[in-house]
Amino acid sequence: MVGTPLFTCSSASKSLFSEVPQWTESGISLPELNSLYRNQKISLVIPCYNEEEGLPVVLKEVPDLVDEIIVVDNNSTDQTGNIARDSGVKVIREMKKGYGQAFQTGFALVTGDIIITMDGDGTYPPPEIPRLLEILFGDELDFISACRFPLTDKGVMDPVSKFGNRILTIATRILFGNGLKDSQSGMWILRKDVWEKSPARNKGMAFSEEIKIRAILGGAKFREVHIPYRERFGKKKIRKFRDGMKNLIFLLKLRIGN
Ligand SMILES: Nc1nc2c(ncn2[C@@H]2O[C@H](COP(=O)(O)OP(=O)(O)OP(=O)(O)O)[C@@H](O)[C@H]2O)c(=O)[nH]1
Ligand SMILES: [Mg+2]
Repeated sequence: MVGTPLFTCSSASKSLFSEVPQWTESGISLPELNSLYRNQKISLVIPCYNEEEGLPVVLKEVPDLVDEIIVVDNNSTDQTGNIARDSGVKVIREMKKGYGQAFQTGFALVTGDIIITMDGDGTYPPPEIPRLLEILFGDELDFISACRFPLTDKGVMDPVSKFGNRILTIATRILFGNGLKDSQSGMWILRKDVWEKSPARNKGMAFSEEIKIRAILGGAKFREVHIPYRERFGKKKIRKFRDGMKNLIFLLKLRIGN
């Protein structure tokens, strides 16, 4: 079930945020990259719960090739919604809590063919989007999950989070045999039809592993690609022990149900 939108402030333009070099890492120009994917429309979905510090940084870095940005304001009590609205991107306010809930609400609004996701806290790098798209189209993949490990900058993740990520990823590998290196990454690039064919339904943090597991089980051409992970802006929203335990229980239930 997708949450009920309370309001949508919609405006297609996101040209305020075009200060990014329009070249990919491999030297391919964006027009060349555009010809690789021709008429595919690219949508970016950003779930946000009180991300007034990180969101402006993320929006500023989004490259021009992204056609649509949808910010899901998950009942924020800070300026997140206003920042997003002022920037001219699409904003939807979701009153029901939860990371997975936010994504399910956002995905229902996507008009693009390709969905990209990232947190609103500045940890995932928007400048990597062209390179990842180039790999997706060049290698005819259906789903790329950005892999944070090994961390480019070891200091950006605390030891408890590193441990929790490792346990959850090992559990995912043991239970589903899919060889994932980073089951908890929140940056994905996927074709919308993968989502439509194999939707994930968890409302919380376990949505992150569920979407990958279901896509792989559904036969998607899937690959993890390394990206640099960065320090967070703003306060952590995750409750490590509670969310970690919920994730583990969810994984077991999903395995039994499959
Ligand atoms: N935890 C959490 N995050 C939410 C929720 N709704 C939206 N979000 C957003 O989902 C993204 C992921 O949450 P984070 O708290 O960054 O979780 P994380 O990336 O595992 O942990 P950090 O190390 O703190 O970045 C952020 O952009 C949040 O603002 C929610 O109900 N709970
Ligand atoms: Mg985060």
